[in-house]
Amino acid sequence: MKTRVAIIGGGPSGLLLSQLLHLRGIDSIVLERQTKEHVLGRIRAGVLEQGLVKLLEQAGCADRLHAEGYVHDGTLISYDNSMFRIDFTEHTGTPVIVYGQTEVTRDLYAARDAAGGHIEFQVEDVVIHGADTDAPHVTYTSQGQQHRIDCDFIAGCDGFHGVSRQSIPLTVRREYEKIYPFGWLGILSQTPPVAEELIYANSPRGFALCSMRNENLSRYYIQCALSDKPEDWSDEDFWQELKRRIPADQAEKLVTGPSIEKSIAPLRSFVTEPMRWGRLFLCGDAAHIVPPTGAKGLNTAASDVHYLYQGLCDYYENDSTAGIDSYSEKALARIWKAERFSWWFSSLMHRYPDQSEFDLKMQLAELEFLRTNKSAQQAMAENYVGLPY
Ligand code: FAS
Ligand code: PHB
Repeated sequence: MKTRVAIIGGGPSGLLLSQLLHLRGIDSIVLERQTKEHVLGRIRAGVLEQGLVKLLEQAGCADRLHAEGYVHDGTLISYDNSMFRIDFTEHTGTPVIVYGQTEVTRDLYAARDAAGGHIEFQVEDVVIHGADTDAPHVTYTSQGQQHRIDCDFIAGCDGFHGVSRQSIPLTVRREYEKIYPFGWLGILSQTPPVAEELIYANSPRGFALCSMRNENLSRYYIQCALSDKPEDWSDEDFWQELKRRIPADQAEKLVTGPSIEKSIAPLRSFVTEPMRWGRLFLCGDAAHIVPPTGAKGLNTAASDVHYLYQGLCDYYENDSTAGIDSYSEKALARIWKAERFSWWFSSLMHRYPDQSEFDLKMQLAELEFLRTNKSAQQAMAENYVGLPY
């Protein structure tokens, strides 16, 4: 097989890139390790920045998002049994849209299917060859058969555990990582959200987040020990703990119910540099990870796709390598700012096992400063709604 861009990974990064390129007449083949059903079974991000919304509009995949997504002009932050609001629209003129990543991925698959996009599912043994030459190719097996794709470029959109990042020699790669000493236990319940906006809670018992997917589908998280397993937590235990971590007036009106999904996500900050090696470009989680506190994971994957898409269009339409040559630098400049915000917000909202009394005083002083200072709220709002591409 031959294609212009071989895309490894059929998650949001790979699908969005494939669809955008298709609309500019640039063909690609997507290789996905799992089945479509498996990919669509993942419950992940929930908050979309305007930059991602605009990309989905460009990709012709935003109709359902605009029909079913929730426009949020602000978010709520609670500590010490009180709550205050960060007004995104007052400080930035920009809202965010609450619409699950699962639905984004569903919309992207529908668009690729409608366009006759070439996606290979359940592929195995994907290997990148000649990324540092002008004639790269990818091999893989499917149903026991070995296949080869000759291409101009390879987009590594295969997430943190994929093969793409590992294909860049360690002599070239530099990696930066921070592992957080806790995880997030998340549940999905067919219950009405406790509040109209998200509540990020810092409590003496740890962090909690009240989010949503629609008026009868809520997404809740509580900070948990890394040693915890989902089966250690009954639904009742979860609800009782969540109620202890949010303000009493919110806990009183919390509607509980059976969980339809329960999982624990570890938290890490991770960046690999550079995000390009020859004809291989890394996008999204293949190159970087953020703690979900700032809702930046999916949204930084989107800005990577934007830069790479622009660069590939420049190459094929204007015979210019300027865009692909500057890809890694441009993508990393925005990624490091998202890493900072995600690390800052995680440090602000979680209780750390080794936190001293002084550290706790600093955390509460930072929360009090955010609650009372307009400039601090402006900075928070600008980062949360998404810094410019
Ligand atoms: P993805 O990991 O989504 O997709 C990569 C795809 O590549 C997968 O479908 C995988 O099956 C495939 N693949 C892997 N190896 C392959 C191989 N060798 N060959 C072929 N295919 C291969 N972000 C937020 O903003 N908010 C959140 O609340 C949030 N929660 C998260 C919870 C969890 C458990 C995880 C893991 C991530 C979470 N994220 C969250 C981050 C998440 O949303 C990612 O940023 C987003 O999925 C990035 O999309 P991709 O880069 O496409 O990577
Ligand atoms: C979610 O709804 O899953 C969600 C929202 C905001 C976050 C993290 C997760 O910061």
